[in-house]
Amino acid sequence: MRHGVTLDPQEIARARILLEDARSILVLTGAGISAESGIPTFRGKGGLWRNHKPEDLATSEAFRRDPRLVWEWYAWRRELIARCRPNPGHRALAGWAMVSAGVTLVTQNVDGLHEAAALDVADGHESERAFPIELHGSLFRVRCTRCTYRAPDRKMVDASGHAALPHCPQCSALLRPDVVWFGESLDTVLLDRAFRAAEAAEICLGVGTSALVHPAASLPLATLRAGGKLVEVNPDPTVLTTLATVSLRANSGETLQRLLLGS
Ligand code: BV8
Ligand code: ZN
Repeated sequence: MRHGVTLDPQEIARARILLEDARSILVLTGAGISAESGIPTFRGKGGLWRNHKPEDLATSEAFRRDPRLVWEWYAWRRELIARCRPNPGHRALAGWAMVSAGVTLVTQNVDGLHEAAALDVADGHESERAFPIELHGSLFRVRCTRCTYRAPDRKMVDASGHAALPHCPQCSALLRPDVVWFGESLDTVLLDRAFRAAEAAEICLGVGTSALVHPAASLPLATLRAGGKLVEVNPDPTVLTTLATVSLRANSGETLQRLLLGS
């Protein structure tokens, strides 16, 4: 989390008016919204694991070459994330989405914290609006490398040796994390839903993303192309900043509470 960033009340007020006047809003989140939950971002410090770059490990080639190493990285992330909780930014977003018609929440994150926040704030009356489209899959789901088996899985993975890696209960082949790796195509149904929401959105609210990974990073551009506007929440400038009507240079936890809940 970057310290020393201050919230400008006028900019917050400008952003609030844009969101209040919008009949449809697309929210796109990235690793930055989970930074305040203690999860390292991909490009920030701490984003590397044993000086491996995510682009080198999050690929089907890396998994084919060394499934144990790739599973070790995911096992480490699962253990870390299992100890993390949604932060005020996740909860503000979930609470606001639940009561705001016309909001579509899309995330690039695989940490499941938006879903956990939606369950936290739902207290009985769940609204699927608070649950995100998980464009890049989930760390807590596995799928078979050979058959159609796919299932939620929160077990801690023993990646000490190949034999201990998770295998398919249906066909005994190796299981993999049910996430989208670099070079793999995204679920077309989810992607289509996300782009339709982006094109229909009057505002795209980008939170905690460096907007460098496509096709997810093209969503804000789809909103702009269709005549919508961009509001960004990020302590650092990004490729979206010059395209944004308002760019709030701040951490998402406090900012989303002020922006969405007025608190
Ligand atoms: C596809 C799941 C094609 C896995 C992820 C060359 C070769 C191969 C491919 C490509 C290539 N050139 C381009 C590509 C396409 C590639 C791509 O875009 N590469 C990039 C690197 C150039 N894309 C793909 O490969 C995609 N597939 O294109 O398929 C295809 C087409 C047809 C048929 C077959 C194939 C698949 C991309 C999905 C990859 N999977 N994740 C896993 O997690 O293990 S990507 C992963 O990285 C994340 O999901 C996310 O998308 C991305 C990280 O980005 P961010 O979330 O933005 O995080 P980042 O760390 O970058 O930034 C954090 C931000 O937060 C910062 O701005 C920081 O300032 C801010 N922040 C920090 N603290 C806070 C904060 N903000 C708010 N509050 C705070 N407190
Ligand atoms: Zn199988």
